[in-house]
Amino acid sequence: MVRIAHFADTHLGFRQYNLEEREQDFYDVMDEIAEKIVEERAEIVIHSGDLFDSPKPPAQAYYAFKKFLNKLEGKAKVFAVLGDHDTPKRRGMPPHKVFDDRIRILGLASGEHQTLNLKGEEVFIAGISHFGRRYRDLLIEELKKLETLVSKNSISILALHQAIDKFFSIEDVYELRVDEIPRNFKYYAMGRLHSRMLASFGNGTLAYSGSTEIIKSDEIADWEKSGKGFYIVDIGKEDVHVEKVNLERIRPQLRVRWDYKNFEEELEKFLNTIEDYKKLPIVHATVEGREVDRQKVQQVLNQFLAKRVLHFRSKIIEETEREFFEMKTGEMNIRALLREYFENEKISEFAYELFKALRIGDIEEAKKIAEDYLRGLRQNDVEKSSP
Ligand SMILES: [Mn+2]
Repeated sequence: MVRIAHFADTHLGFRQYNLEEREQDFYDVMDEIAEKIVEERAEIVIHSGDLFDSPKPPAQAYYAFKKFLNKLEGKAKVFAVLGDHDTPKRRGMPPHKVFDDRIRILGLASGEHQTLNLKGEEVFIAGISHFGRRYRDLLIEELKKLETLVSKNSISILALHQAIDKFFSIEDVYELRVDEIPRNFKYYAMGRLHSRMLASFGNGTLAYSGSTEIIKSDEIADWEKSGKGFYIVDIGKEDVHVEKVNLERIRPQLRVRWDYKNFEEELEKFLNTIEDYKKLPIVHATVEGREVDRQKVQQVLNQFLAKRVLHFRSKIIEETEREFFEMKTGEMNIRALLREYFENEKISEFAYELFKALRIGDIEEAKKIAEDYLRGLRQNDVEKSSP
């Protein structure tokens, strides 16, 4: 039996809403992860990509990872694959390389593996860093090579940072179909999907550990429902046991919806519920009603929320607008309309995501969506120009 800690999508260096506190939050969480990994006595640590939010992270992000490694020094062996966010353009050096005397980066150009001997047990660890969709065929080839190297009853781990069709809701952005993944590994340590996901697969268990902080507002529901954090996995020759570890230093993000008619009362009630958080929350407030005095709503929100929360975002919905949307244009219709117009799945999905964010005036979210999309485009360019 060997005990591993599996996590991914830590996005060190990301600064949500351009707030210094939000950058710091991601470093706090990294400290907490290290402490909890030590408590859990994991012998192997696997990071499945997007360790950093960009291939050129700020110095603080390097420092946060250095602190992380210091805490684990002599206690666990650390492995990492690159994600879509921290893979450098062209032939640049990945930021992880700074730590290559202390971590093992797997699969920079092709599938790679290492066999460890832990307390007399052989552990086979394989990994491939992120491949863009355009290079799918190469990725599949690399996976086939790894498949031939694993013996059926060994303790074997495969680390990947890829979107698998079965687990991604947006069709056509996946890089792997579920039937293209070798089935003879015991544990599939996945990154890329920001919500947690566990599935039995082939001989073992496939797991997306999810992001470790709330990166986009569409991650709030998942965080509320099942928490965020990492997995502690006990892998034996026969079976795999996965336990989720939740993090407490994640900054709370709350969605609230208030009726304009009694909005001030509801706001007051809400303020009583947020006193116990260790970190000031981020609030996404919606005020809904007829003939809303927008200026007044803003004023009241400013007056009451400003010092009680780290940051708040508000949207005001006039009831007539809402009726219009519901009656005339269901979300699916808009999506279909965009598909028809662009005749390209990727672009129409991008437009639809943008539409959803901008319809409610969420500029920050729209920026993040646009950045992600542009990053995808640039990657494809690099791939096109690579041999
Ligand atoms: Mn990510």
